[in-house]
This record gives sequence, C-alpha cells and structure tokens, in this order.
Amino acid sequence: MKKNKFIVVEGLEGAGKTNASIYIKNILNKYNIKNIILVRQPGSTPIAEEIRKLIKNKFDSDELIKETELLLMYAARIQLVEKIIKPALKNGMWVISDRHDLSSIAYQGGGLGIKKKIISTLKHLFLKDFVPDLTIYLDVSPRIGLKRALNRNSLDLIECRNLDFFKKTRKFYLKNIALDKKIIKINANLDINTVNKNIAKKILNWLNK
Ligand code: Z5A
Repeated sequence: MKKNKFIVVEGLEGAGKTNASIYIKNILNKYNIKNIILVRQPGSTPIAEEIRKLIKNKFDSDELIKETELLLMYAARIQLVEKIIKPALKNGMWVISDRHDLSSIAYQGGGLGIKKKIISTLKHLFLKDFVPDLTIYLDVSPRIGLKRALNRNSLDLIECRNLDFFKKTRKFYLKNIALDKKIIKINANLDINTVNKNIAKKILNWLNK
C-alpha cells in the first residue's frame, strides 16, 4: 500500500475536475484508503475562501490587475498549503486538490501573459520543493469546457474572459505537462463514463507501481 499522497486535479473550467476529484476519492476508498480530504484552490480555509470571493467578484468601480490576481491566487494557495495540506499530509491523510500552482502557470502565465520568471519566483519563494505526488490534467477544448460551465450557472469574472484567453491557457497547460512525468493527461472531451474509466485505469496503475 502506498504512503499517503498529495494528488492534484487540473484543467480548464468544465473539464470535470469536481467530478474527477470525487471519483478519485471513491477509487481510493475501494482500495481501503479512507483518510482523504478534498480541497479546492483558491479556497478551502476561511481566509482563502474570502480571497476566492474577491477574485471571482466583478467590481463596478475597480478592476483586478493581473499581478494582483496572481498574488491573490498565491496568497490563497499558501494559506491552504500551510494551514491544511501540509498538516494533513503530516498526519497521514491523503489530499486531493482541485487545482494547484499549475493553474497559476496556465491562467496567469499563459492566459494573462505574466512572465514565467515572476511566477517561478513566487513558486520557489513560497512552495519551495513542495510538489504534488501526482497530477491528473483533464484536457478539454475551451469551447466544450465553457459550454459545460455555462450550462451549469452564470459565468464569474475569469470565466467571462474570451475564448482566446482560454486557448492560451490550454496551450500553457499542454506545454508544461509535457515537462513533468508526474502529470497524467486525460482526454476530457469524451463522455463522462469514458473519462471516469480512463481516470480509474491511470490511478490503479499508479497505485500498483
Ligand atoms: N484560477 C486561476 O486563474 N489561477 C489559479 O492559480 C487558480 C485558479 C488556483 C476557480 O474557479 C477559478 O480560478 C478558475 C481558474 C482560476 N476560473 N476560471 N475560469 P472555479 O473553481 O469556480 O472554476 P473551475 O475550477 O474551473 O471549476 P468548474 O467550472 O466547476 O469546472 P470543473 O470542476 O472542471 O467541472 P465540473 O464542475 O466537474 O463539471 C462542470 C459541468 O460539466 C458539470 O455540469 C458536469 O456534470 C459536466 N461535465 C463534467 N465532465 C463532463 C463530461 N466528460 N461530459 C459531459 N459533461 C461533463
């Protein structure tokens, strides 16, 4: 049996991260791994949830500049990592996080065009060598993902950005996952049962390694 791990689920909106996080938890449960917590970024601590509201809000008289957005993402992340994720891992819990720092690389780096050096400086300053044991990247086309998100509810500040923003974000996801062997790519354009089956295969493979 594997020691407890930190698993991250990544992808564009509507990729199915919420579904996948719960599905992975259920697979682990079947393997008698019961001590699991699910978290989301930004969020999952009272302070990080307040930061999340701030990021998603549309303000009539002010606009979030891209650097502020990046710093808020990191503020929420560090709050969650230090207050919840690291202590949970130390106590033998498994942690599944809906998004982590790869989201900042893709959205703020790819989508908003913030320089790689700035984002990696934040990563090295605050996360240091703290990295996920496994990342499941759900690859969805921006058009399909946004359509799914729109079917579900009204769009927030980030979701309102144009298709080009999401194309650039996806491009950065793809570029970065190619550099990391701990990231598994799943085609999330397929129907949900096929996506789940493919996730199960990959997770079981990984658990048995
Ligand atoms: N953000 C950032 O910019 N930088 C960062 O560093 C971080 C985040 C950490 C978080 O908002 C926003 O913050 C996000 C990125 C940014 N913004 N945007 N845009 P969020 O948590 O509200 O948004 P999200 O993470 O993208 O969640 P989401 O919209 O809920 O997407 P999801 O979790 O991947 O999808 P889902 O809820 O599982 O599924 C969405 C719907 O599609 C639902 O009705 C499902 O039943 C359906 N679905 C899922 N999979 C399928 C398949 N395979 N077929 C058909 N239908 C499906």
